[in-house]
Amino acid sequence: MDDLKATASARRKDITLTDAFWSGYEKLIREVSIPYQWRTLNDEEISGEPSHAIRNFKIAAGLEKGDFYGFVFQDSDVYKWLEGVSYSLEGRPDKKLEETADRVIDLIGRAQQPDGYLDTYFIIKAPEKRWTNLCDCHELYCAGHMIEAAVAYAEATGKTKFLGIACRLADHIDSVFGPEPQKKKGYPGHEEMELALVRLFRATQNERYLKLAAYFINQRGTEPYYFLEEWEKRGKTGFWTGVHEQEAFGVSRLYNQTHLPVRKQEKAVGHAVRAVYLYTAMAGTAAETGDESLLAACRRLWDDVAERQMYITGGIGATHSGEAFTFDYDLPNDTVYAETCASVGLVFFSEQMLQMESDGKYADVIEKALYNILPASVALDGKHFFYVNPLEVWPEACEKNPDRAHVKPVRQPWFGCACCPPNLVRLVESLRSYLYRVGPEGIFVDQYVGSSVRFTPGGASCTLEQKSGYPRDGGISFRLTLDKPAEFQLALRLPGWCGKASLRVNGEGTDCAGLLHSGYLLLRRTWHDGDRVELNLDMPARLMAADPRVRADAGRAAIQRGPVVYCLEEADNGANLSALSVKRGTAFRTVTDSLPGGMPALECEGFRIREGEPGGALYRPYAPSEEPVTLRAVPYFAWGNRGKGEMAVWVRVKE
Ligand code: FUB
Ligand code: ZN
Repeated sequence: MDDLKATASARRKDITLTDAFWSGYEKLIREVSIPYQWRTLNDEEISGEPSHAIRNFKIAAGLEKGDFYGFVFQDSDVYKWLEGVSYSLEGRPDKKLEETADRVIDLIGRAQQPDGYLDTYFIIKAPEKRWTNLCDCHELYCAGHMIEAAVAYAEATGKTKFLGIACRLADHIDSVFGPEPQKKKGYPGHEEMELALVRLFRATQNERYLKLAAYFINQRGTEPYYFLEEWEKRGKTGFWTGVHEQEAFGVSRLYNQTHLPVRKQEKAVGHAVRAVYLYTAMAGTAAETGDESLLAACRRLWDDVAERQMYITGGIGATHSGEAFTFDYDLPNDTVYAETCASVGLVFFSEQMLQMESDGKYADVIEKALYNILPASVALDGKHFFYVNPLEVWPEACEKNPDRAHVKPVRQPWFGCACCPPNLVRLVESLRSYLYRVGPEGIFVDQYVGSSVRFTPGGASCTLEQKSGYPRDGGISFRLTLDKPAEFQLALRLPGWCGKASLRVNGEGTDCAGLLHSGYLLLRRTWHDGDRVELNLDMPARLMAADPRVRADAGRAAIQRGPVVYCLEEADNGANLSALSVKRGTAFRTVTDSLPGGMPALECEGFRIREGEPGGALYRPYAPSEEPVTLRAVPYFAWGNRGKGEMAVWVRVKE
């Protein structure tokens, strides 16, 4: 963590998005998903599961009569939506939307209790039971989402009312939890508050918030086991079942990452969203405090996730049981979980690591999630969403085999547990957070997204303009506008997937190999107004293999072009995709298609096993007869937009 590496994301406000691919998504979310989700939170959309989230606040504020409805963490849907709205307003002011947000913030303020407490479930249903079940009841999780939204809203609009509400809640929590003898020794059952407190510290510079984040992080996994103690105090009852469940704690200590103190944790375990939210907070706290042992744990955990437990799409979480990690190389494609929220959290974690270490591997994982799982989780109509993101779908199996019931073959209008749709909204609207980092050395370009960014290297006023057709093609150009010459480093990420790149500075070819350092091409020089840099990343479509220990992918290949993973769909290739194989060494043709960002479809050579005589034996002597076929693949992010059908990312390979 020396000075050379200490960087911070460029301020979102200094960035203007001009990208064809992302402007399309950002517009879809802004114009369709945000209003759609607002209607849903108000129960004005009847196509999906009811939400009741806004009504819960009205009831808690005493403005309406009624009972709480929904999951115990229903408040967080409103907070995540507000956070997404904040980033949207920051990128493009919208008076009407801001007025709506202000009204929601007023409502939240009216629901807040005089001592700062706020959680509509407990206010409405069980005020006397506040803070008695941290393990299950998500009070700190909801508080964390409120704080994140409030910080984002203040940064976007300059208005501080919401931040005041959030600080009062954080202060109240600080008065309840901590090392002092009179305080509770608990910590969140679902991590989130810790990362939010780091953000609140960064926004307010109030050290108490950073200390509380560190306290929650350091308490996790210690003895005596707080969740067991609070369970005993409650008369040994749980929230979800109401029954005695002592034996459950043996398992659930992995589930919520309380099996060991965080610095001793070697492997990513348990509920994937909980895990990556915790690791994000650990990384943020390490960055702020310079805690090397915490940073070492973060490095280990990140490598464990990215090198052994992550899908090629950037999804994480191999099983629906506990929505969790399982073990190294266990990455089944059809019974997968790969929750959208988990990949959002993986982006957060990777970004925190990137800020500390400036290693391109972190930005590569962000890119993988950005161009695959995350856009896949929303339909091209902006109103349907995936929670689980499979890599192989056989719709009939999803519907009739209970082991795959969690895998929906088509995106859903809403969910009873609706954590993912508003999480996707806040991620897409905050895309500007992940594009550039600035530090004492200069600027890092982490993602190739058409945009311009203002920064001040050595006191000069500089705008870097980035243009490209990425991820459709790998040609990226940069132009600098400077009020005076300035010496600084322009660092361009060389993506891990890219085997061949070329670079020109003011038209003159430059050798990439000598410039490469930790995944970045480092261009240090005195820059002048009008200087141009052209980077060309070769991105042929090609077959990718998994480590042979990933049994689900043995003998199979996935098609990838640049950062974009492709898949086969029934709509293009007919039913029973498992009868198909791709020819080893096949060439690929790009086919113009009306996909987002003008992305091409790909065609290549393959084979299909002939089905044989109808009514033939279920099992028969091995003598498959295969016919050559042309396979057509589309970007994974676009799958499932043409009705219900099969989909497969990994395809058998035939000589
Ligand atoms: O518990 C809150 C959210 O609901 C989690 O992050 C998701 O995995 C879902 O279980
Ligand atoms: Zn989710």
